[in-house]
Parts: sequence; C-alpha cells; structure tokens
Amino acid sequence: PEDGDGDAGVATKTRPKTKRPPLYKVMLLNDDYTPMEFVVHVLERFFGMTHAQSFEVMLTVHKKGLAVVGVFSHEIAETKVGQVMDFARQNQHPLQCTMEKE
Ligand code: NFA
Repeated sequence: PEDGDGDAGVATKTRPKTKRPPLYKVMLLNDDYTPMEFVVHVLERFFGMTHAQSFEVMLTVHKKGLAVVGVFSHEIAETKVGQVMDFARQNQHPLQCTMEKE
C-alpha cells in the first residue's frame, strides 16, 4: 500500500524552509513645489532620522528625483506611506511617497 506521502514513489528531498516575509522599499519622490524644510521634517518625524541625515536624504531626492528612505514589512511600509501622504496633503504640499517590493 501507498505510504500516503503523495509522491507516488518519486524520491523527494525536502529541507525545512524558513520563509521570511517580503520587504518593501519606501521612496520619496521629488517635485518642484514642496519646501525642502518640509521634507526634512517628514524624514525626522516619520523615519526617525536625525536632522543631518534628513537633510542629506532630502538633497538626494531633490537631485536624483527619488530615494529609498527605509525598508519595512508590508504593513509598516503601508503605514509610513499613508502617514506621509496624509501629512503632505494636510499641509497642501504635492510630496509623493510610494512603496515597492524589494
Ligand atoms: N525640489 C523641492 C524644492 O526645490 C524640494 C524637494 C525635495 C521636494 C525632496 C520633494 C522631495 N523646493
């Protein structure tokens, strides 16, 4: 009788696979209107950066068009994107924040 493992006699090698959840890059996009100081404040407030780090990353976004500002689980990334988009809208700035699977 069959041994019930479903492989119909074909030898299979299994290795216990530890699967890690996918990570998501959160990115800030440049635009012509959002004040630099506002972007610096966003990075301090929502991404825990120091003022110096925030200024550096803001300048990278300004010069390159975008930058990854953090890498998070799907849930945390969604929360960060929502927080930044809400805060930008509340202050009537067109700043855009997006996420992308790593
Ligand atoms: N480019 C904006 C300016 O010159 C500053 C900015 C930086 C906006 C990073 C968005 C993101 N005021």
